[in-house]
Amino acid sequence: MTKNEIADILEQIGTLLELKGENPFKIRAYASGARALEAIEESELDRLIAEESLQSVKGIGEALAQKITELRTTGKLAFFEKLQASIEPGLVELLQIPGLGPKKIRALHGQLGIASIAALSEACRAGRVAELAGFGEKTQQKLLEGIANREAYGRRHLWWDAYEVAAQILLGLRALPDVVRAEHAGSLRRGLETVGDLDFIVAARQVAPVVDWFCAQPGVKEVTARGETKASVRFSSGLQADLRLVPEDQFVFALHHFTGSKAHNVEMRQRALARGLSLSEWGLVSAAGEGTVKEKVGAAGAARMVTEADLFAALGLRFIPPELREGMGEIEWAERADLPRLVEESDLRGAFHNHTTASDGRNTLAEMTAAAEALGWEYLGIADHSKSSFQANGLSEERLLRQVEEIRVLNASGRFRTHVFSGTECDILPDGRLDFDDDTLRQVDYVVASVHSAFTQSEEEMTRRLIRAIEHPLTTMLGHVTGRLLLRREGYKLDFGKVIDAAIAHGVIIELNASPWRLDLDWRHWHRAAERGLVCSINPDAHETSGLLHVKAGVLAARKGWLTRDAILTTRPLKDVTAYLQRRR
Ligand code: DGT
Ligand code: CA
Ligand code: CA
Ligand code: ZN
Repeated sequence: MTKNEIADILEQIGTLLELKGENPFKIRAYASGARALEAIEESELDRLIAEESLQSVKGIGEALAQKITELRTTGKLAFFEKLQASIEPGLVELLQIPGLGPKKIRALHGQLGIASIAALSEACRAGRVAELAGFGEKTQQKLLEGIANREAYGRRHLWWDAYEVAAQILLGLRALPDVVRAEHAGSLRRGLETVGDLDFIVAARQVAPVVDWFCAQPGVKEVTARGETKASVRFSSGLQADLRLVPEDQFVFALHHFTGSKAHNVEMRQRALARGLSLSEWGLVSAAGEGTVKEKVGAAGAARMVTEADLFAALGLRFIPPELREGMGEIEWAERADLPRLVEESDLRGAFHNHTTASDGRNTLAEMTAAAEALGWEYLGIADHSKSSFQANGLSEERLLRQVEEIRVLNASGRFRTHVFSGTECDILPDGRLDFDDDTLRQVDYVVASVHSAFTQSEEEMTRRLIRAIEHPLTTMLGHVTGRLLLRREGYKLDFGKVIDAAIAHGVIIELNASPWRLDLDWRHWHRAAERGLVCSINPDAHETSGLLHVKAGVLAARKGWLTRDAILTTRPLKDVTAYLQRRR
């Protein structure tokens, strides 16, 4: 188990103990133990365990040292399993409602006997929750909203979560001896930020074994439909998946159809009709009048329809990448001869806006840099939180300057091939001023300006606030512009046109925050914004080494926004990026 996985379990133990009403000191010991563990590097952890000196680390006592050792060496912890089993699952489920922590859940359980979301909803609607001490009318209303949101959001899943499940299934399908071709389709293939269900298209020599295999996947909780050539399953996470088996000569048509989107399919069908053809999930045939035998587009033509590129070509189009198939002008785009080449993951040479253990990250500066080096990146931008983000352990001026020095020493040491840029994720204060003074801001290589407070400002106030931050001469880029958390929280209201215009006018970059629950600024804005000259930076906002991989989701979103390599700072080589940042200092 990695140190961060172990830290997650320690935190969960803290939460569960709090649900049980354990002594606060004991509870806090788990949270601070998790922090202390994150500050140790993986190799150091193994050494401490081997030398049995883990308990000498500040924040880790004898009992915690034992538990960490058990988790590291066996991947399990008997104490944790017992603890989980001793708590009603409904109480743990209540933790998913925003605004409900262990303390409030204990009060609801103790005083109203509430032990499930359904029971909470009922008690709120009956007005009983508002009467409890520490709750009130407003809290009750908020809880009801949280429950309603959870139901609405519960039907969709983050692209990243869906992708992790789908990638495994796809590998498994392709490894089956009977399978000739297998692809995923639907919104997942289009790289949409949230996914309703997974869609798989398979061509196989024998279908029954494939259906059997699919229905027996680990994590399948229920087989909701099962036929000779299709099946639908539901995983314990609630995610559903559809499998469709098709004859090999129909594969590209099925793949194209089930990739969608619906809007794209409608336009494609209209285009086919205008050419006397009829396009469907089964094929492309001549659209002769009713009752006549539909004739394949020439036997030879049909035989050549092996890839989607063939299908598009039959309609006089270039290949349209799945990410663009949203019915937003991609067909006119594909008629052109000089197609722009969309950005690809391999174009990335680095990323900005990443956190370390100095603020709320879970890996040290050296660990983050090593991970960036392993990805082959030429540079890595660190940007820990600023002082006003105290909830995220934001850095004071003094701590920031110490980090700048630490980064300078690291770069000079030649320990890593990856260059580290020192930065700050500087809070934009409610009035639009930045959290650090200019002298401090001049000490870092770049400044990501982000909103982390006063989310409820009006559209006018928020727009003015962001524009003031953009006008600051030391702002390099705006972080997660709308603050949205997918499936959890809407972004704040903004006049996008004004903010984007101001950014272009002042040469400020807007980030495409690649964190799977943000993907902010939304891809729908990028096409027009980039055409007008806005520069993008694909930033993972990583809080641990594995978070750097999230750039994959950012690249998909960028492609959905029609972005080419040229529009993106982080595709440029180190020397150009260095020059670019220096111009802004
Ligand atoms: P999702 O699952 O809600 O995130 O979105 P999709 O796009 O994956 O939708 P899904 O799973 O219902 O269907 C997959 C694709 O199949 C969809 O993108 C387009 C195609 N499709 C499904 N139903 C229809 C339809 O009624 N008309 C057309 N033109 N296409 C359809
Ligand atoms: Ca789908
Ligand atoms: Ca589906
Ligand atoms: Zn942030």
